[in-house]
This record gives sequence, structure tokens and C-alpha cells, in this order.
Amino acid sequence: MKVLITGFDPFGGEKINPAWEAVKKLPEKIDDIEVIKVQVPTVFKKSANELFAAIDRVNPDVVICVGQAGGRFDISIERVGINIEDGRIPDNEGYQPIDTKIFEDGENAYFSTLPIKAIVEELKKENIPASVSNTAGTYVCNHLMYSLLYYLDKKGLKNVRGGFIHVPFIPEQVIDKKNMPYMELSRITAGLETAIKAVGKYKVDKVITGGKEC
Ligand code: PCA
Repeated sequence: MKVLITGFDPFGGEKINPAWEAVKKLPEKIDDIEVIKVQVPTVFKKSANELFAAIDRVNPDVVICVGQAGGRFDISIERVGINIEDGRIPDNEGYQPIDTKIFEDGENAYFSTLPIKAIVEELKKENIPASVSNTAGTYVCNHLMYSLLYYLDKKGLKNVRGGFIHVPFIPEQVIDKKNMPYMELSRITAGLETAIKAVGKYKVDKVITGGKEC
């Protein structure tokens, strides 16, 4: 099995992006799973175009995109990407869309095809805080998740599974932020490794609770 995993470059005034820092530290091989790592820019269209090129080049069985979710305390496994972009801040090339569609000919939303509940369960078993998240926001992460699932759908790549994982800040990012949650980088990396193993183990997701009230 081949897993293509991406992490973003820093954005929003941060010096590093924990997503890429953690992805970078992953081994090239996890059991018999080959891991191919690619950095993508925090830029709306460019991130997706670079991902599409990587998918064409690598021919993966699974694609996992990883992004920073500053303010969240756990590793969140995203359920859904939506066909909208609405930037609170401009991307790294100064582009700030407001309420525009990502793809005119795409569905309103696409669901992750990763075993999201099983991943959460496996992470918790390792004492790593984790949950299913029902929104990847409306910025570049949602753009990339939506675009990934759109691309797999439009290209008829039915056997390729894909989805998105958000990770918290790491300690060095919160030194001057008040009451901001963080997770050690080594724990985030271990979490991604566990998530990859779970994707290898569960071809179909587990039917277990993991929903939320408002
Ligand atoms: N997080 C941002 C974009 C890049 C990243 O790592 C987001 O959540 O949209």
C-alpha cells in the first residue's frame, strides 16, 4: 500500500507549520506501507494543483492531507469538505476569496473516504486526544480536502481513499499566546503514524459513536 501524505507550509504569521513538521518526521515505511511526503503551499488553487500533480506522479492507494488547526486541542479527523471558500485572512500569495465556489461543477460537499471513526479509536488507544471533526473550515485546508475528493471522484479513482487531518499548535508556537492548547510534535507524529496504520487495517470504517451535539 502507498500512502501520499501532505503538510502545509507556515501561514498567518507562524514560523513553522506543525502539520509539515510532523509529516516530515514520519518514516518512509510503516510496516509494509510506503509513505510519500509532499509539502504544499498555503495558497488556495496552487495547493490543490500541486496535490493533483503528486497524485498523478505517485499513484497512491491513500491520500491524507494534514493541516494546522490552531486553537484545537486534539488531532481532528475531518468528515467533510465543502464547496466554498471564505478566507478570514489572505493566503500566502495574498488571495482572499469571499463566498466563492471551489469547483462550479462539483458537489456541494464530499465526505472523507478514510475510516475516520476507526482512526479516532486507534489514536485514543494510544492515549492521543482525537475526535471526528465536522468542519475543516472555509480556508485553504477545506479547499485542499474538497479538491482532493473532487479530483478522485472526477477522475474515477474509486479505489483511492482520501481525507484530511487537522493537528494542534506545538509548544514553541504558544509561548506568547494565552490559554492556547498545544500538543508535543512527537505526539502529533506518533498520531499520524497510528492514523496511517489504521487506514491500512480498516478498509471499511467502524460503526461506533463519535458524533457531537451543537
Ligand atoms: N491550516 C489552514 C491552512 C493551512 C493550514 O495548515 C486551514 O486550516 O485552513
